[in-house]
Amino acid sequence: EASLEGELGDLSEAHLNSNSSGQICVTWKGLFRSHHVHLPDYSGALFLTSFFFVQMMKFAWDNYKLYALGKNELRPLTKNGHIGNMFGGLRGATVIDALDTLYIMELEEEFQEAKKWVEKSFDLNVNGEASLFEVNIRYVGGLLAAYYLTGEEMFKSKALELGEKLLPAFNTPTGIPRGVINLGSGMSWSWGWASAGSSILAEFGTLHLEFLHLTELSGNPVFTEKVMNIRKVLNRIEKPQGLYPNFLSPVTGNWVQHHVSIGGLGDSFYEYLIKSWLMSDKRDAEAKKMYDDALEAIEKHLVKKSAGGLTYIAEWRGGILDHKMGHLACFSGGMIALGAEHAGGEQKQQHMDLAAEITHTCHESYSRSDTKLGPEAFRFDSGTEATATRLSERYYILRPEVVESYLYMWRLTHDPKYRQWGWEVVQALEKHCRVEAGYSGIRDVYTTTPNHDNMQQSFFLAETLKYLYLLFCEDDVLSLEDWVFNTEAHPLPVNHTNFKAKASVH
Ligand code: DMJ
Repeated sequence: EASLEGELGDLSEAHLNSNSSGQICVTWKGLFRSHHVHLPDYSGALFLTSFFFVQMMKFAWDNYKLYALGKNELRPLTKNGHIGNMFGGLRGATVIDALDTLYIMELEEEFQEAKKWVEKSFDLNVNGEASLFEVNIRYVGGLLAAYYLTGEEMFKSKALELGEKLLPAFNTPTGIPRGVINLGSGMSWSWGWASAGSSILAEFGTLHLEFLHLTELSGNPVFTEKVMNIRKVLNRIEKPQGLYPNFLSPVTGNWVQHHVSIGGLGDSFYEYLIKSWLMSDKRDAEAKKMYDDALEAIEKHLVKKSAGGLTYIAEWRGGILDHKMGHLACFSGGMIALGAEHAGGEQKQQHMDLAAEITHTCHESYSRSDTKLGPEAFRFDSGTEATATRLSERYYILRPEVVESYLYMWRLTHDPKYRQWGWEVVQALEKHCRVEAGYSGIRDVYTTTPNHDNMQQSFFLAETLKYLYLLFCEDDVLSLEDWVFNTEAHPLPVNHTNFKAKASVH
């Protein structure tokens, strides 16, 4: 491996070609000579390509460790750490988010460094305003996945301790939690920007997977009770045209604003419905029905085709469509494919086609930019197709949703184009986001003049690099039969036999 590492050279110029029978050819200019590797099957290419991703992860981690260990994120241009105000005094978001990726990539030394930090320096006795959602998906999810992959009790006890600290957020008249919680005092309140003190669908709807595991591991039913009550409230209220608006009052239990989106503010609520059913080993019929009904309403009211033939999912504001898709909404290709797998008859093909079309549209949002990375939001109006029209929507912050859909589409269809598309992303990341000390987001995907935002998001290590790596692994590495990924790509085991406490990926 060492000699290959020295030989890698400029990865951004590497080309990966595959033909319909699955042959792969990788060409790249190494430091000393050009390489041209033609492989009769994926196995050799798998080694090469996954080797690249491991190097990328190591580079992202090493720089975080060097300049920002113990802070939440790395600022790769100024070479320092960033704390931010999302995690209420908790630190080390990148450490916790990176744990499972380091582990599955077999970056043993780096995993031990991360583990040691969690053991010795991760402080849970903090005061400050935390996002319930972010702490749950990154910290609780990250610790749970680390526990299930390694069997190390330390991860489990920290996950449980943190889970307990989130419970006061549910003390509202309806039991719908508020978005912000002080982890020290237990005081909770709604986001200042959320209209009329409302709670956000994608926030209170993205707790189920983690909370079921907290009950499983602690024996304490309270976690499951809290999330089952959320479901009860949602089932009780009327849905306009069968759609779920993004804002709900935790006091009255009524919708506050009729904005519906499968992107930001709504997204992972839908994801957690289908994944709750899968994680229950297909026993949670209620979650499946909620997912099926929601998707039916989305198909009926929000799925549209552009003049140029691109399928997209629009947003809905009180009955008026906004013909825009956020990068966040691009996870839905993967989600719909995952659900389609288990649909019956005609619907299976219909949903698989929809998933492929959405993933294709999201790929178009990448391929129509100069950097080959996609914007934060793209539109389908006034002659625009899959392109950002507003200056404020041209940025790319290392988000995973598009490669996430490539991974699911690959696993479920084995169409080689998804690996090809994943490879395009790798090359674009190397060319436009890699800087001297890590990876950075960019402010404008439509210019190749460097315009870095100086932030290496923790989800780049948790999700983007993990999904890319898995895209080039065999299907049995974190198989979709045995694992569900939480919305931060932390793998949680499927309840085949009462959640096997320790599962091995290798
Ligand atoms: C991540 O924290 C999660 O994927 C979440 O569901 C959405 N936002 C980021 C990545 O874009």
